[in-house]
Formats: sequence, structure tokens, C-alpha cells
Amino acid sequence: MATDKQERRQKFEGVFAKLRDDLVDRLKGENMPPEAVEWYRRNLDFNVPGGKLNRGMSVVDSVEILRGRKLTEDEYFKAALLGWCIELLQAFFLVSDDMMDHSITRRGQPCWYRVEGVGLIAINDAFMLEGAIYLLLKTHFREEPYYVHLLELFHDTTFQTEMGQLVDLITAPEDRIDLSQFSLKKHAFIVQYKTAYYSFYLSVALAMRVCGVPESYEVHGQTVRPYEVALSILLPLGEYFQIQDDFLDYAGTPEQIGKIGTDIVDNKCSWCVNVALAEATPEQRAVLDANYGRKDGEKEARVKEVYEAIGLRERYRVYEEEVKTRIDGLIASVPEPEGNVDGGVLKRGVFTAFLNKIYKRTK
Ligand code: GPP
Ligand code: MG
Ligand code: MG
Ligand code: MG
Repeated sequence: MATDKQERRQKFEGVFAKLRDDLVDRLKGENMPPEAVEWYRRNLDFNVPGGKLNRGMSVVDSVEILRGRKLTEDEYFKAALLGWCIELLQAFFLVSDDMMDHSITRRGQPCWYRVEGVGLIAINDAFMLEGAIYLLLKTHFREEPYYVHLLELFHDTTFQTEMGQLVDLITAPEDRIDLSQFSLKKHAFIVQYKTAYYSFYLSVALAMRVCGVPESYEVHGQTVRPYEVALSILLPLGEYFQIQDDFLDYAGTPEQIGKIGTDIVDNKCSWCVNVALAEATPEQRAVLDANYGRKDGEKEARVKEVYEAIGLRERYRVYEEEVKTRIDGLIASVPEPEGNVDGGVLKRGVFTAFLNKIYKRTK
């Protein structure tokens, strides 16, 4: 028997099939040649639906929590559609990121640019995944009073992610390995921009706009600025998520995480190397300097030996406990009115739901 979680996922996936067909029909309506229409359908099917869907389904979950009741069919469809817009944004980023990171696999299949016959066409395919977001928003939300907020959220988070990706890339030059350039401070900047805004803030802020949450309101005589409150919790949550991603890049198996880790050979300013640099003896530091960021499996293995020797797994375990406690504390301090309110205010439940999805994740 399907669990509640599986049923929710299936229902959400059902919405994708409809959106995909609508997007494909639109290309047909533009008299695109049949092979181009088929190419776009394949691009959508290959790159959009196969992930964990945490980001997309969080829009639906958040709208349900903010409303405090079961959604009507139309409310569900609109929330799911926004969720799929985030998954389209994610697909656009991942197709591009895998080219920039020279990655091999993603979600247990080859990266799109490595599929026979695709190659650099993947660049245009990525643009067309992004373009789909704005076609869908225009079709389904143009008449809503909050339409411009949705556009702004997508535009702003896209640019923030691109800023983070820029720093991620220029901090990892392929030809100039200099580990003294790395720091946990730089890491925190990179991950806030490249991951936290689009993976955490975007879902919740979209749900808040749909539910009519205003810029500010009063709770128990206290002024609440809910979008700032949301950011103050979702940015740390996003940092925690990317630290998990960095750790799994090193410690996860490809079967588990669906991708082959590339951070060490790519010279990335990862959480792992920063912790290692802080803990290393002079001998271990020399091993890191001589082996990090080289396109060579033997050298990658030498770096991993240092990670094991300094007890990176245990440090990660301790970090995860500490960050969980810290974020629980942040959530507990969100001012909330009493009783069940249908939209219009922020609720702690949206953050707890998101945190529970990622706590101790292994993929
Ligand atoms: C994750 O970094 C960051 C992104 C996927 C954002 C990419 C942004 C662009 C503007 C293209 P990562 O490289 O650690 O992710 P993964 O480990 O999944 O490859
Ligand atoms: Mg990357
Ligand atoms: Mg990558
Ligand atoms: Mg990674």
C-alpha cells in the first residue's frame, strides 16, 4: 500500500505531466518543427522530474500549513505549479552547473550535456528550462494581485544564485591551487548565495505571497516583519543543507547520492576542506597542498585519507547536532498568533517541516 508520503509525491508528479504537455503544446502552436518539439519534451522529461522534489513540494506543504486546512483543487494546483517552477529553476541550474563542474552523473543518470548528441546544446536547453518558468507564471498568475511579487522572487533568487555560483567558480581555479584562499567565512558566503536563497527562501516566500502574508503585522503588540523572519531561519537552514551536500560529495556513495563527487578534484572551497585546513598538522597540510584540486584519482584518495585521519566524519556528526539545536531555537522564537489562522501570517510549522525533510539526510 502506498504511504501518505508516496501519495503526496504521486499527486505532485501528476501536475508535472500536465505542465509538460502544456509547454510542449505551446511549442507546437509556434509551428516549431516536430523534431524540436520532441527535443524540448525530452529536455523537460530528462531534467525536471527525477530529483528529491523537496523544494517543489515545500511550496505545497507551506501553503497547507499557512492556511491550516486542506486546499481546494485550484489552490492545490496553483501551489504545485509554483513548486514545479522551482524545480524548473533547479533543472536550469543543474544542467549548467554540471557543465561548469565537469560532472559525470546526476540523479543516477548521465549529466544531460554528456548524453549522446546533446553536448553544448545543453546550454540552450538550460535557458529554455528557465524560460518555461515565466511562460507558466504568465499563463496562470497574470491576473493575481501578487503576480509581480512572484516575478520578483524568481528574478531576485536567480541572480543571487548566479552571484554565488560566480564566487564558487572563481574560488576554485583549475590552474592555481592555493588553499590559503579558502575560509569558512568565504564558504558561508558562497553557500548562502548559490544554494540557500533558491533552495529554501524561495519556496516559503512564494507560499507566503500566495497566502497574502503582508510585509508586517502585529502579534501580542510586537511588530513582525515576516519575510525578514523567514530569511533569518531559511538562510541558516540552507547553509546546513549545502554543508550536507559538501559532506556527501566526499562521504556518500554514488548509489546513495545519484552523483559522483567532484569537489576535491575541482578544487572547491567545500566545508570538508575548510575543516581539514583548520585541523591539519603541518604534515597533513603539506599532503593537502600537494594533492587537492588535481585531476588525478590517486591524489584525490590522498586527500580523503587526511579527511579520515582528522576525524571529519565525527566533526560532521557534531556539527549536525549543533546546527539542529540552533535552528530549533530560531524557529521557537518566531512570534505566532494563537488559534488557527487561514493565511495572512507566518507560522513556525513551515520551518519545522522543511528542517525535518533534511535533518540527517543521506542523499
Ligand atoms: C550547488 O552546487 C549549486 C547549484 C546547483 C547552483 C548552480 C547555479 C548556477 C547559476 C548554475 P554544487 O555544485 O555543490 O551542486 P552539486 O553537488 O549538486 O553538483
Ligand atoms: Mg557547482
Ligand atoms: Mg556541481
Ligand atoms: Mg556539491
